[in-house]
Amino acid sequence: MVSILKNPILRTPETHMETTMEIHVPDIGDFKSVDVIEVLVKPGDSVAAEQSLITVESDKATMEIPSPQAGIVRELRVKSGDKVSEGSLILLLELANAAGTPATPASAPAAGAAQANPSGATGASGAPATTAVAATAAAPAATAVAALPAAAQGTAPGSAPAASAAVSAPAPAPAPASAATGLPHASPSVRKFARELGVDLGRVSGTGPKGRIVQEDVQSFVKAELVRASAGNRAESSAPGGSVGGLSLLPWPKVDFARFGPIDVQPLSRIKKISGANLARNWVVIPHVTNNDEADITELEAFRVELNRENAKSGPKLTLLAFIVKACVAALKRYPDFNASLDGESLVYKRYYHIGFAADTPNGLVVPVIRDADRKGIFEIAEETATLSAKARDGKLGGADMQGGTFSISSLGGIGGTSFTPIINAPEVAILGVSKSVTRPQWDGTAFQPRLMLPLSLSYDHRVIDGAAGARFNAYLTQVLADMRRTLL
Ligand code: CAO
Repeated sequence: MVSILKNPILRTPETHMETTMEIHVPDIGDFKSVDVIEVLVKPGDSVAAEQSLITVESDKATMEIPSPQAGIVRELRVKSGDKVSEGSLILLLELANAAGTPATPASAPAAGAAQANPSGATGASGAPATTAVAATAAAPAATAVAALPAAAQGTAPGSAPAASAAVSAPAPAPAPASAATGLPHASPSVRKFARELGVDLGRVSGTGPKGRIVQEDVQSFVKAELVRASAGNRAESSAPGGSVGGLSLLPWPKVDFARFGPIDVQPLSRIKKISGANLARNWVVIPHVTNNDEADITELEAFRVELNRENAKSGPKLTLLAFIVKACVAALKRYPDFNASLDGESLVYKRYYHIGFAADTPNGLVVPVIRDADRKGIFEIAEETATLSAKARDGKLGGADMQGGTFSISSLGGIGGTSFTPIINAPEVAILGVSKSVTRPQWDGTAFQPRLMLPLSLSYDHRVIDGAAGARFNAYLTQVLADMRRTLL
């Protein structure tokens, strides 16, 4: 372990020849073995003192580790995905010389290199062959991770994120003022990038590990906004005599409720804040249409009950949801538009079938994802939904458990209702709402028969899916659920 040097360069004052400094991870509090999620420099880069070198992430915080000195990066000793702890070697830095002149960039002529290293000799890496000086990077700036549902962070939703308090690096750079109140999950450099572009990270979906927002997400967001703005402008300029771009809304009513009776004010849980922002965006941006249909699941339910009786001791409980997942995969295969996403003016067709299902938890709604549902049997899907639901209720879902969905199901059938309008889980283009099945008389051509009917409410994005396609998808789904042998086709 290399000790932390208060002023590492003072270790070699006389010669000015020892210009290469090892930069190590400084004291990052109690965290051991944290992930390097970004390497912000490359060999040959000139860095200023305090410029960030890498970003590391624990399960509670992201921190950028800045350079203690100005210089040129000679060799990187970490890469994205590595795990580091206090004292881990980050890189070799060729220092600005003792007179304060910046070190010569790698691409500069040899004479420049000789100035920093009169011997002119270089090591195997091309770094000047000088004695390396060990140094510890300056104290990292810690930022609370707050965009993920608390489940993904192992923190109780609603409780203040502990990150900035937990990282006790010496004299940390001040965390942003909002760190304790729920920042989106992004590294400081991505935050800076977003700030420069004027992007509100709360509106950006993260595609990085654990739902982290990466630079590409910010770029995609800006692209999508530009496309939308230009579409709005086009519509506006072609609207006869009136503006259609932008919403002109009344301000939200501000009422002093206490004037009318006793009240109790509770802050929204973190999951509710995050899912609420997503739901509002999806509801406003996506033109939803909901198609309602009914599936006759009389035989399916009898089959399910029979299988559960047979496997009462050995297998997992077979739920209706597991059969619905399988039936949806069959319908998605037949109608691939429903397994696609809009990307600007293109449609991205996904050749995988990752099915999300809404799970009601004490802290709000989460949508865990069953990956590759097309390759799994009903028992496996039932087992997985049970495991994921339990994790969701216990607040233990990880970011990866909720990513990559291609289509979602929201089942309220165990509770009640006859139909509802589920909100599409962007960037997906459709979602199936399932209500409570009831036995009702159905006309079979000669007589009324008691049949168990399952209400299905399919919301779809009308920009991608036409009404006829929506009706076909739902009708096919009812056929599959009425006769699951169709999933074999
Ligand atoms: N019709 C009638 N009964 C149904 C049914 C349906 N469509 N679906 C399930 N049931 C019954 C089951 O038969 C079971 O009854 P028994 O205990 O007598 O066997 C009971 O309801 C519980 O069903 P289950 O164990 O299969 O669980 P589930 O599939 O209903 O629910 C889950 C699992 C995770 C979807 C559920 O716990 C949940 O969170 N639902 C809420 C989802 C939600 O909030 N959606 C709204 C999102 S949009 O705001």
